[in-house]
Amino acid sequence: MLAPEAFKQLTKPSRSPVLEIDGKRYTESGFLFELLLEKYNNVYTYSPEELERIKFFLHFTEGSLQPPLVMLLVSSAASTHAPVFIRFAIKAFMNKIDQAYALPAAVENFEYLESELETHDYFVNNKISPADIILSFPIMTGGSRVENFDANYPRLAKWKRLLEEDLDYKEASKRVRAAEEKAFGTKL
Ligand SMILES: N[C@@H](CCC(=O)N[C@@H](CS)C(=O)NCC(=O)O)C(=O)O
Repeated sequence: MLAPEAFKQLTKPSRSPVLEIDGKRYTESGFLFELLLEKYNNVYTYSPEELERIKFFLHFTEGSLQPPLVMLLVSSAASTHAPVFIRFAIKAFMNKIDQAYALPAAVENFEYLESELETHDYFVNNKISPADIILSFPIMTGGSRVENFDANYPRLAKWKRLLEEDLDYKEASKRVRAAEEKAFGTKL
């Protein structure tokens, strides 16, 4: 699950994603969004309230939403990779930890995000913004770690569909897949 050694030479800390601007490399997704907004956004205008919400979701995603989802990923990997003769015990143990912390925390986060879509289709009013983009990875990939995601969170399910149908989002996803294939082949 860890990055290859060559990647670790790119930056300190060796975290993905990495953004290089004018020869300087930056990490931390939320910070990268802030840099992109500051340096290159001459297309979208945001009110101070909108900008505040965008920044909140940049931090919420990495600080609160991702940690329990990563725990669920690790516990699922531990259960499937454990040696056969102790797999059952490991699975039961990891399940207890998930039930005690990671799962309730993930559910609470998804319930909160669902409530945030009560009056508009996207997280910042009715237009796609960096908040939707940073939230898309944990929601698209982490939703499968809680039960009946689409039925339990219908507004988030609708939001996922809207994003997947958005032409710019489609194009960006295509470019990311192409870049990943170039860097890592089809192993991902
Ligand atoms: N909080 C960081 C998390 C970055 C992170 O943990 N990325 C993972 C990949 S998704 C990573 O680089 N792991 C190190 C490794 O695979 O060795 C961010 O927002 O970018």
